[in-house]
Amino acid sequence: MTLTGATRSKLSRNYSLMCPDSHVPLNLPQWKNCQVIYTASPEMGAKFCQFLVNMKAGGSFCSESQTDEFLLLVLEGAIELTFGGATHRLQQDGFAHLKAGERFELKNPGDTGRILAFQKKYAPMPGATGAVISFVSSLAQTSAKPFLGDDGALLQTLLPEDSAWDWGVNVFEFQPGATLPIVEMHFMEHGLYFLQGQGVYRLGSDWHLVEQGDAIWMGPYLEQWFAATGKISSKYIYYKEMNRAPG
Ligand code: UGY
Ligand code: MN
Repeated sequence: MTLTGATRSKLSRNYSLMCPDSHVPLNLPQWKNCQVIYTASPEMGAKFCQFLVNMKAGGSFCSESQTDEFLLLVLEGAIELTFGGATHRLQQDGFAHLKAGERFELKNPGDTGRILAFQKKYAPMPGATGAVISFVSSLAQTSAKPFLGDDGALLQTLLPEDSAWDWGVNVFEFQPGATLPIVEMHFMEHGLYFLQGQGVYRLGSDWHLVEQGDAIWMGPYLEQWFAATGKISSKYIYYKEMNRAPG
């Protein structure tokens, strides 16, 4: 029996863990027929937003931001995304990058749809190489590489790494028993969502049991380490600041 009043969710000065049992869905006017659950935002100290959207049948959204870039991942269902005069049907595992100022529309033509979104203000850099573009793809179409030579920890890099891009979004898959090779400490923040499996996350001096559906915000310089447990591989998607110096 679940003990009422207990949760693994926690908000600290420089990190948060939000578990599904703490979700309070919001109705926002821009998201018609949808429920939105923010799991990271400036109110907790993050410099970006991460949120989940449950899209009911006919649910829709039309972007209005001139400044923000978005990364959308379909967790469930099939969502229609329109931008640049074309409509794309994104199935589960499909993702889209929308560059800052791109006007786009989302629609759920099916019964239920669920998406994960990362949203942040784009930071331009004079003289940067490459061009930031809007595109659609899927996790299945994205290659995975061993992280620092470890076959048990595979990394998928979803976005190009040219210096025009100020963020990265990656998917990490760990075989049971695999770990991050070091306790990392860096100025870049992370927003993270567990797609599959379970494990132990070290966040600062705290150790948390984590599993599919959990969301984490890691603030600057937070000590972080992960070990995958359970019988299937653990998979998480995470956002990271890229190509920009602090300050
Ligand atoms: O890219 C990263 O900083 C990544 N290795 N961090 C993490 O998984 N917590
Ligand atoms: Mn990290």
